[in-house]
Amino acid sequence: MTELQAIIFDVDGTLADTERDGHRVAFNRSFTEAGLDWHWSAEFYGELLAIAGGKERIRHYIERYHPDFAPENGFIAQLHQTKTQYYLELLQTGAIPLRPGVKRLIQEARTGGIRLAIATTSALPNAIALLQQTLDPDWFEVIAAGDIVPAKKPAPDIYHYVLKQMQLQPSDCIVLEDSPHGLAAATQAHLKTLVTVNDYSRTGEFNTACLVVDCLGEPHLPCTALSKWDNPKPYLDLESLRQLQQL
Ligand code: XBP
Ligand code: MG
Repeated sequence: MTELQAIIFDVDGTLADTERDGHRVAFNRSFTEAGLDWHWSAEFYGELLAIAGGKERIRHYIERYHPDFAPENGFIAQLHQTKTQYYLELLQTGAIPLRPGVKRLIQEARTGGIRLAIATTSALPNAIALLQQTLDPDWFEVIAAGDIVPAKKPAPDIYHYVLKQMQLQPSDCIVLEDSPHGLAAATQAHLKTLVTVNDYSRTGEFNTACLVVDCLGEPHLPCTALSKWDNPKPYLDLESLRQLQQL
């Protein structure tokens, strides 16, 4: 087994809890702007998250809940573009902070010479804006996002893309994900994956994860393991990730 060389991060739900108070709010604002009376409640949005990708999620919603609504060509793409603008505005207000331990771990990884990358289903401007607001996009060697691959998570394509760009083998890396779709994508790409669940993904199936925790934790804010874990520390640091990658 090779030493840990890179960490690949999912964005939504992993770096930050972006869905309920970020993407969902932006979708609803775009519906209102388009004169539609559609509204996605926090609870209903949890169901819609089964569909990865914003454009795909809107299409699914129309087909399932408004089957008589026939969107013109380009309607969904336009609606989604408006949604992206609202989401970027929300990010600029600083409304979406990083999850516990994310900044600490990333800073430690940088100091330790670990290469960093992003693999997200969300659109590229969203990922870059979150990183600008909270970290620094330049810290990430590859930012793979949105439509860069045609098949979104749970397909493994986005992870294959990152590995190819970085010229790394799956065994060189560890992935951080928050959702069953994300875990399925990484697992199919033969990547070891640590899952940090959130309120939307807590009840998901994570059998193929090397560890499931409720967050990365901080020295003053212990994380809780939801799968077997023999770490003496109450949080995950670079050393913990090195150990998980060797399992
Ligand atoms: C994130 C997604 C995205 C976001 C919305 O999944 O599925 O669709 O919900 O962003 P993951 P867009 O965390 O697994 O990458 O509207 O830009 O798609
Ligand atoms: Mg996610």
